[in-house]
Amino acid sequence: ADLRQWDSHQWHAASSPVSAASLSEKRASGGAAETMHSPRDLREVVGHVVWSTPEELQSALQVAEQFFPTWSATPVEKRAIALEKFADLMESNLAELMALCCREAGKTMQDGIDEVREAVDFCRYYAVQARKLMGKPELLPGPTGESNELYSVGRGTFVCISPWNFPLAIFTGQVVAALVAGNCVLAKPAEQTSLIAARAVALMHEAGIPARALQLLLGDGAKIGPDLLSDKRVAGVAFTGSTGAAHSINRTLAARDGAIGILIAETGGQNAMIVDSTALPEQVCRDVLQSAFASAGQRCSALRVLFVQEDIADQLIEVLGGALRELRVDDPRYLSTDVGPVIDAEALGNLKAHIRTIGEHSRWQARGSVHGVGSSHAEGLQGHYLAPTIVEIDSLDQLQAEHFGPVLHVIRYSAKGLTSVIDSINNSGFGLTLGIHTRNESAALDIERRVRVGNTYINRNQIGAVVGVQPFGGLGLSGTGPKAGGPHYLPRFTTERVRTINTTAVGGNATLLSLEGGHD
Ligand code: UN1
Repeated sequence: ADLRQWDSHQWHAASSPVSAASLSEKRASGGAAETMHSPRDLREVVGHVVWSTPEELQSALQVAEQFFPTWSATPVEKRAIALEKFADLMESNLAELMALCCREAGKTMQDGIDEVREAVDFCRYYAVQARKLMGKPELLPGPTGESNELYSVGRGTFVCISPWNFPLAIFTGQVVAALVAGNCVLAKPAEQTSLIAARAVALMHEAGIPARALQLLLGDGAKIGPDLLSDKRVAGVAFTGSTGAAHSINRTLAARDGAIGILIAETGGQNAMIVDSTALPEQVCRDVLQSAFASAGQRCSALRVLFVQEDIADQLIEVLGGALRELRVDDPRYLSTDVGPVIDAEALGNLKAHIRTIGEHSRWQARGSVHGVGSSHAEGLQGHYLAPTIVEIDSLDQLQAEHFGPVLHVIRYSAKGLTSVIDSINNSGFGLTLGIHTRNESAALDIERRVRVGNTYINRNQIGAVVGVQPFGGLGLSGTGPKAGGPHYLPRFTTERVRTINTTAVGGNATLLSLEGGHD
């Protein structure tokens, strides 16, 4: 798909009733337009984005609040159908959306297709869940002459704050869950991937989601966030991103006067894999590389720390080093590319600094290489590329933070030291994914019981959770739950009500028949 003619004019008009100004009008009125460059090639302009102003935030909130009663009273079936229509639209625009993920987020083509697939899955899954949860009130037992019904409704205005690493899938997952549950949504995607979000919003509107139920806000979360979230009209926040940002959102929600508001957060990880001496290095190798380096390591589920039992450590390290050099780091638009760029200059700088520092304390290191330079590309690659790196370190204490990119840390352990490996993983405070490779089933289940994480993967890679199959999310520093793509996610976006009616009163049920159907 050729996206060159595609720019922010279209989305601005289409997405938000409060920001219908064209790009040129915005410029004239002082709104700054930012040119977005592609992480895969800095010479490539992806489009232009106009950041939302404080006045727009305020009017968006007002619009959402005013529209909430209408959206909330819209039958759940209608809302679910709009999600399914949006899923169909994404499928028929797959090439365009995949290409946009590749251009704006530097995703490989396969990752771009997977994004669309996951976004579609979220829509269809939450549509089904919403019908189950909100289709009919639950009749509760009660004395004769009284009827008691339990039902769920949306909470009000939800703010959805999504990350750049899954610019379509996670953006969609949060927004459609909040919408189908009957909330009005203000969607605030990561600045780096505003255009993908804008395109998704335009398709949602085309699918029948009213413009007043879903509005797009663009800009830097650190600037927009405090103003927006300190407003008590915001009933809840769905957030995926860094642990630090989740803490600050939590503080803002807790500090405000009036309703506290709920937070559903999915944050970082310091994900480990434990490989014991019964595992076969050649089998483990593929799962390790995929878990650590797919999507350039920019998944919160990605493997960061590989614990290898000492008996097989030399052998596994040798196999890994060899395989690492085979990985193709290149422009993501080539099908042969395994690892694309990281998202931006800041991410690249931080990762390089980490590799330099940790490298000084490492026992062994292997680095892949960036292809394309001076070979198939006449001018070389000009994006944020980083050679994937493996370093051997002594303990998890050497890692103070999550390093979000293609860097894997290896630590040897002895059979006697398994308990301290488990303690160190638990003491990191993160609890997202865990990989276990062993041919001893009871050993695997024993580790699984002792490590406090949200998702454990035994004898396979530890990324790529599938909606409805592996509901995804962690605990501790990794998030609040409930798991996205699981049966308990949607209820968190709703609030429960109980309606008690004295059916023996004058007129009885007959007078109240008109209430029926009005409870979603
Ligand atoms: C994230 O990277 O922010 O299982 C979470 C997976 C993805 C992870 C999404 N669902 O790899």
